[in-house]
Amino acid sequence: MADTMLHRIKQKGLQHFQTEGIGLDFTQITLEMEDGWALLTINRPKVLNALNQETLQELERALDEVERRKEIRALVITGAGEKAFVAGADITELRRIETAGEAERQATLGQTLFTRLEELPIPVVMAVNGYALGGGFELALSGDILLASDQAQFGLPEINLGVLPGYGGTQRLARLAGKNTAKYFALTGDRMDAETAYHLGIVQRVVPAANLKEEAKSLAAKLARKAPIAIRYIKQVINQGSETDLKTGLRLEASSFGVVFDSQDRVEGMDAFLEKRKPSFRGE
Ligand code: CO8
Repeated sequence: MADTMLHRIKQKGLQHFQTEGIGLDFTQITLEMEDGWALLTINRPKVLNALNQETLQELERALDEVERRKEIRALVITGAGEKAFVAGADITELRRIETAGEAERQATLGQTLFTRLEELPIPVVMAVNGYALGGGFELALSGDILLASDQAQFGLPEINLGVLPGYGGTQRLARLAGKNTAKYFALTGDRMDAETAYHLGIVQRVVPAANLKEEAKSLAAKLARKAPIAIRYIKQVINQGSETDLKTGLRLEASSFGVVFDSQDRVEGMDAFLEKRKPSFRGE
């Protein structure tokens, strides 16, 4: 798609993609671009940003765009409004599913999307600005770094609806915080606050609600300045290595070290250090 078709509009200091006529006519999310990184906002505040099928489809298309545009080196995901990051799958829509086969299909579609997010070659920062429940918690768990507002609340309340987490929550929470912690939250449906999530290793930083946007922006800008090829391999090695035995993981690390060492960015990083200047990484 020609760049000329992607005119950007300056708005509130952010550059919005112009979406008409290029297949990015989003209604459930917004995708904005700043210098080297993108901000994706789930934008259904009336239903606390609950995820319906249309939102998931738009998320998929947004990821296509983010991957296509090589100048995007980090992605921030947040929820619109003051109250919620994402309050889960849209229960009105969920209630209409009629067969077990359809339920399984929907769960698999969501899981595939969240795994794609987890495996994006760029870092994904989740700026959790409020309720992150059910599918919303599962979305957050597929990010690389979780920043939470001190007002954020996390939980897997699916049990209260007579179902179980279906977008990866049973698996990702157990891997991150331990089996019995995952069982506790999935079985009781209890919510945890941001401090608890921090102490469980789920959230990397808790910040005052008023500062969350700024903190997320400055983290994204910092990540966007790092060496893109090294970033991609660090993510891959940690993701894949944590699912395997130590020896296999170490082999993965060594072979990736070799691949990354072959990059021009490695020469630039080391030269910049020796010349006492800031590196300028080009992803080559
Ligand atoms: N789906 C649809 N609508 C929602 C959702 C949701 N998940 N969450 C909130 N809303 C709506 C409310 O119905 C309400 O609408 P209205 O104004 O028309 O009455 C509006 O948002 C505001 O919500 P509340 O009035 O309830 O706001 P409160 O501040 O009183 O409460 C809560 C906030 C505690 C977050 C409350 O809204 C709540 O409990 N929400 C539901 C949370 C939940 O159960 N999430 C899990 C959903 S299931 C899931 O995520 C499964 C994922 C895997 C699916 C795999 C197969 C598809």
